[in-house]
Amino acid sequence: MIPRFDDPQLLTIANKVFDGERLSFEDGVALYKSPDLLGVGYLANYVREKKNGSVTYFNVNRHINPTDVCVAACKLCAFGKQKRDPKAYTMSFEQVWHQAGVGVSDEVSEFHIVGGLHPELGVDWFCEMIAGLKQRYPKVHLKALTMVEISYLAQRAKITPKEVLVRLKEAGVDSMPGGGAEIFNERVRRIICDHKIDGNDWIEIARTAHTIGLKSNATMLYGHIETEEDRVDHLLRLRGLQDDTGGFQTYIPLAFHPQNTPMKHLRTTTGMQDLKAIAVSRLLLDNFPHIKAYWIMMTPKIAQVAQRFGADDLDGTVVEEKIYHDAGATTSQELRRDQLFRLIREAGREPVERDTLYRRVSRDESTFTVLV
Ligand code: V47
Repeated sequence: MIPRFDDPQLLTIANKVFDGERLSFEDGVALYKSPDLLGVGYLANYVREKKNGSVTYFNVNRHINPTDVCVAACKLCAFGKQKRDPKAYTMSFEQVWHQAGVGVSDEVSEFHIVGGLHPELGVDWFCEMIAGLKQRYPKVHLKALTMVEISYLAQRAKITPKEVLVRLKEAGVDSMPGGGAEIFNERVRRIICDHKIDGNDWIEIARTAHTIGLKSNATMLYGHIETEEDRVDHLLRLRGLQDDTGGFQTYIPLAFHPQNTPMKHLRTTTGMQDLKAIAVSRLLLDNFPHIKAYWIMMTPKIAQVAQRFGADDLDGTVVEEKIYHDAGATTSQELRRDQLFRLIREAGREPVERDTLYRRVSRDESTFTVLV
């Protein structure tokens, strides 16, 4: 039965959703512009339950940011610093390997490793750092380096992105995070992250990664100066690549946090926008298995509700997050496992611990220990 929608435009879209028909660019724009959040959410929840039932995934991970030195100076970012900045840091190998192990228990299944574009750290440095982590923590999945970092390393070493990816994979990288995608539209990209690779390069490096057997995630940064059309364009370009490679696992909408960035005059996103970002992506990205409500940036409260608006993943326990917290995020640096369980169960969902590749991790709940 088709429910009653406050926004009559949703009726045509609903028919397509229930018939399993792919949504168009115009449908995407109409969904973003619709004030009927509950209507859009209803449709997204329908798709979510069809794909993932009542399960909400989480993992136990730890973020490692080896350096915040970055030559890019993106207006969107509060994390990157110039090398001469007295507050900038770059870890030694020993510091990375040590930090990875602080508070780590058997339960940590993933290290999420990203950093700035450091002018002096080359491919060899990253391969040695990764190989050292793999040697010390052979059971931990290494989800490391964005398409942007790969392009920079390739450019500096005068080799192709494919060669960089192959070397990193051999050193121990298991998959890649979805950062650096921002918004593919060139007009907006030139303003918010002028020195980063363009959208086409991001897509092509992701394609190469998928082709050599590295799965990756995808993100979109929203809530700054982009239009609804820019968002839909971004999502449809991701959907196009996924049709070709099937290499994306999860899509993660990232709300812009303006504090401490050169765009600090912009306002933070609202709950309506955040839930819309989840719901519309679930509806447009019909070939993505998972949509992640990243609690660090959405707040645990919105991430909890997002499980009824299309999201089937809350990310992990995330020990020590820097990129969002430098930009003013007021969420805690980590969630304990019992807190995650509560967020999931109260939403009527079944918590399932996963590894990075979405395989179930079975553990006895009573043996869970609290990290750090
Ligand atoms: O690429 C930077 C964004 C990203 C700000 O793949 C900002 O599982 C908001 O990609 N306000 C890094 N966003 C984070 C990221 C990520 C996070 C969690 C999980 C995964 C995954 C990936 O954060 C950057 C950029 O798009 N970012 N500065 C800011 N001020």
